[in-house]
Amino acid sequence: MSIKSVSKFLSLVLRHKPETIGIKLDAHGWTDVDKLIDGCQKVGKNIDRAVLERTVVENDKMRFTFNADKTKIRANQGHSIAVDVEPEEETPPLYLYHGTLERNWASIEERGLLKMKRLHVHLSIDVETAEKVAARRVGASLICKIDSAAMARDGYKFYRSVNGVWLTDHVPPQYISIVKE
Ligand code: HQG
Repeated sequence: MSIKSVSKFLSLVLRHKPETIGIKLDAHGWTDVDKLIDGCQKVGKNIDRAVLERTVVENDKMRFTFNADKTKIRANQGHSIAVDVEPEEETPPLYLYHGTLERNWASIEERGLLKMKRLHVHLSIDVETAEKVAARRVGASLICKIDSAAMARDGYKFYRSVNGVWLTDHVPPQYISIVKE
């Protein structure tokens, strides 16, 4: 398997559906490396410790982390199951960005940015990163600019995952504008 396909498979298992390989995540999203490898092999995925180590190090977005003695592994963000990966609460920069599709705008304008199936709304540090997030989907992109400084002043909390993704619970519509092309 390529590192990219290992990363995709691990994202599924470590963020959304650990049961597909018969494992569980603890309250902080960790799972035992040996059990993960066993589980992968049982469903025919040839993933061993060396492949896991390469995936953690080479992954383009640093999606996964080992614990100190490398007996456990977890995804850094993006979960749909309720685990607390302990992202740091931090003061956000003046603005943050969110890449989405044009067709979501009417609903975003009305309801704000919602976390949908994930545990948080994911926000990007710059327009370029938000464009990459939007480009994962088919359709015309739309980049939202979030007045994160105003949100922080108004008491909204922001967190940053260890791989640099900004997270919050909800972005109400009054803090959102559209980045013009
Ligand atoms: C949209 C990837 C209508 C939202 C990325 C998004 C990211 C609304 C979709 C991470 C809405 C949810 C997360 C509203 C939000 N009405 N649509 N009120 N509020 N939406 O995948 O941010 O590669 O859960 O705009 O890089 O796209 O997997 O969130 O289009 O960091 O590591 O609902 O996933 O990281 O989709 O992506 P998602 P996202 P990885």
